[in-house]
Amino acid sequence: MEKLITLAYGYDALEPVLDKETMEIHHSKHLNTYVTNYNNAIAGTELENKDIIEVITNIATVDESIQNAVRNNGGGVVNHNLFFEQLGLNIDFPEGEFKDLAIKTFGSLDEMYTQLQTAGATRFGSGWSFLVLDKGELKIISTANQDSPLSMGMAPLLALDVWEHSYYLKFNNRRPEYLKEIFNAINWNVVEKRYLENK
Ligand code: MN3
Repeated sequence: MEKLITLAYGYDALEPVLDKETMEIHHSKHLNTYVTNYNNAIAGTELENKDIIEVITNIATVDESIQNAVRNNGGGVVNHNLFFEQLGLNIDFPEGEFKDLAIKTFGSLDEMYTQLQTAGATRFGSGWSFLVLDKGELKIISTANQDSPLSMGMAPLLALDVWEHSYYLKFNNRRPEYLKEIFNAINWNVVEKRYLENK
């Protein structure tokens, strides 16, 4: 069973990039609903005692009667935990192996940001833009709904939520603007840590 994660910062800590009301609703309502619905979906099954990362990684083996509910709600929990845990205001990109690989892969950090923005801006409907580690290579992908890169054998390093609920109160329909500003609120130390744990 899953619990709603506690944030290491206040709902207003990321202003003016992400506003307090959006952060509060996103965490206490949207994420909380995914947690509740995931727990309801797995109640009384063997998945109750399994790590959610393992469950989503092996989604194809989940019983068909609950597979969609687990993919959507369990994916919602995993993706949002990545999202909320990687946020922080005005944090410099740490020097080292991860930064070197990002520059080698994309040409520059700005180009990596641009590709993440494009992947999110062109995602039709709801979904996510991800920086992932795929067999040692950094890649940018986009997924629909709450689908997780874990289910595709990739390790998610950075997760950008492009569902309207993540930006609409402040940015209205301007998803590209949200995807530009959010790079002022990424804690790259957390992203680097995920890289080092998965390389
Ligand atoms: Mn969301």
